[in-house]
Amino acid sequence: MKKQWWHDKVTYQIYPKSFMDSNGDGIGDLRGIISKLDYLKELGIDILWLSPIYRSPLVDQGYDISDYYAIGEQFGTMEEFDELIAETKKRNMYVLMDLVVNHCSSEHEWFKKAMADPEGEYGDYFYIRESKNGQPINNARSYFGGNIWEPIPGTNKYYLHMFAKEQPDLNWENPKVRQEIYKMVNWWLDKGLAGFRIDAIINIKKNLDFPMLEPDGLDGLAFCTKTLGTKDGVSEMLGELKRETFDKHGAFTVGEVFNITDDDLSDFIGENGYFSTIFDFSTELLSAGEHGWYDAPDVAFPAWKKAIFHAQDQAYGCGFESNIIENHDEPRGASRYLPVYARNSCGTKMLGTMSLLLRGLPFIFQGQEIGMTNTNWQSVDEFDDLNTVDQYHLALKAGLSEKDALDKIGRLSRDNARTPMQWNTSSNAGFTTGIPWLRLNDNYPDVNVAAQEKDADSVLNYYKKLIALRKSDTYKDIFTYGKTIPVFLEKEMLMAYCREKDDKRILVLGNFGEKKEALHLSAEPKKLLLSNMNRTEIGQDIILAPQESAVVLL
Ligand code: TEU
Ligand code: CA
Repeated sequence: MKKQWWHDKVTYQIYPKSFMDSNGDGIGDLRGIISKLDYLKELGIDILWLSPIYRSPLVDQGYDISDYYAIGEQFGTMEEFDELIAETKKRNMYVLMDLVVNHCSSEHEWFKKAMADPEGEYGDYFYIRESKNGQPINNARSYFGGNIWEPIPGTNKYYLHMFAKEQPDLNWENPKVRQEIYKMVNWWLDKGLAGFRIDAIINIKKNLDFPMLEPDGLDGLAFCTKTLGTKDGVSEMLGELKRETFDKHGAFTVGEVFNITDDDLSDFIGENGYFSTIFDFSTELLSAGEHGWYDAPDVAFPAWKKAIFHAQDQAYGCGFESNIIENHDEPRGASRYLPVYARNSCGTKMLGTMSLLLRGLPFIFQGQEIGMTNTNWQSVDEFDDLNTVDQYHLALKAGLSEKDALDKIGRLSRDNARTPMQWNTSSNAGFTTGIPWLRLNDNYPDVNVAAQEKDADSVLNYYKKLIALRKSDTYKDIFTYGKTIPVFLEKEMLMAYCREKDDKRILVLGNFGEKKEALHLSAEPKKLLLSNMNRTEIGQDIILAPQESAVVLL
């Protein structure tokens, strides 16, 4: 495999609205991010991915862009953005923006022009169809609920939106639209970006017949992914996007790609794949409910482990996936993947160890490095996220009581990841001097950066050691390129794998069970590289305490 500059890097996702507010308006901003670059550098971060900071009415928190060439006024100015790029360069860091081009905002001038004249040039920038019977064109359900077809007032036409109605889908069949997108992407890359995280990209190719679908819910609709177009169609579009933009700049790209088959993986991340890497979402998919979040199962540890090992196996020899335990669309990993009895600081460190030492790029989501957890939501009014509110109402419609709906939806709410970053014990956790746009997690007096910086045993200081180990001169190569080989598979509640390259082998262990685990190695290990429990040595016979993890050179 040809080596690339990004293979051995560690990435950090910033959700700008919730990271650091510099001017007291309750909304995180660019100046806030700049003020925390040294913190991130010290943590060992190389690449920053910023969730969208473009101009936007923020209906879906910036995933609804009204001007691709402007910085949203809530976040700062273009000068501040340029300053951020310059400051990251000084620190040998790289910046990725979020590329949201499946759809734009209904406030974008293209859409406004299209609504004013659906027959005109801009009408063809979107999917607009004439209704023959006064009904929507078909019965596909958008990701955030309701039909994907929204009536255009004063006409018998509808426009398509896979997400909220304020997020009309861009017509990728129209070469003019594609050219506009490529121009914009190249404009940003010329500014010195390292690349992009690419949003919801698998949705860009539609089945233009828009057939009626077999309903899969009480609303008579069927999930909109069933109305997507062919694999060949999306291949062509993704290939062109790459040739016209990323290739020209040697840009790094990470695709948000759901639901491709194992056979398709090499088309996406192979030597000539559409993207540098894509996220491994196989563990997130384990809690996909049949009808919504209300009937979503909890994730059992054995299934989690199995999904990860499967993904590791598929990516080896093909390319690199990117590994997460949480992001801005998901609940906190420590609240989701750890068994209830393991939800403590050792458990959180163990979870980090297991994920960060896998093959593939580690993506750390803000707050993960201090063990931020889900919030104890008291009422539906505390939610801001439109997806969460829709899911709550879906749960009520399915017959759940208000309390049960709140519990079930609170568990998976995207707002769990979006509560403000917890910097210190001062009011609002040091995130803002004003009123935060979303409530804080009550645990900030205990879980915050300032306290953890001072505590040698904190999750934060452990993450620093973990990242430093992964990137150390001695072990970088094996952690980056080594094969992942599951071991001790017969032990259900243990996660154990070897990273192996040439004649080197490193064993990574984590006891997710409630009882201790006794292990016998076939030879005396050479060295203990890392422990989450202040263990200082390790031998051929190991007794792992519950929530104990260890990294061992064999
Ligand atoms: O998410 C795409 C996506 O498929 C989501 O519907 C995801 O499955 C859902 O958030 C899980 O609850 C991306 C962004 O990451 C998300 O924040 C945006 O809302 C969405 O695209 C629309 O741009
Ligand atoms: Ca602000």
